[in-house]
Amino acid sequence: MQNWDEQAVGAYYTNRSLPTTTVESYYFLKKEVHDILPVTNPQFQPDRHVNTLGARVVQTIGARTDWVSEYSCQWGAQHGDSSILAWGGYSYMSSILSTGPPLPQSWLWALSGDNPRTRNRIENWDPLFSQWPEWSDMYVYTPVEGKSESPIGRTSRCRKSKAV
Ligand SMILES: [Ca+2]
Repeated sequence: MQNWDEQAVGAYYTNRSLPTTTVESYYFLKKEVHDILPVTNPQFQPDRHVNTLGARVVQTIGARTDWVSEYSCQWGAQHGDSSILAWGGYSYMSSILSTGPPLPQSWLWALSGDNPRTRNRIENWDPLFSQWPEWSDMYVYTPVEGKSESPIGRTSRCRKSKAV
């Protein structure tokens, strides 16, 4: 779905040494270059590089209940003298029933969005290696308003929460 060439390198570390806590941490450097769209296309993305640093924690809080939380931050630069500074994260609790799949009880999910007042800073979250696989790759086309100035797949002030 991307219109540009991508290169990435990263490291992922999982620590399971604690009895009830698993910590996963990661860092990725990704380059997105040579967009095939014309520069005049509103979806055109100049060459950029993005650093992503994050961690995911799974804490067992009961015999069948886990609390899961992940937070990441991004920074980098985009050709044209723009900096990139974004964040994303989620948190939820889940319980495993004696039979059947895990049942989510509540969750909060948020991604940073661009602030139009900071013209030389891009605050949209970059999904790096996927384009909304949780719902569908086609989902990214639904919020396009025709006046979007950022590439498809970028987010803007996403917040979702749910309690069951
Ligand atoms: Ca901005």
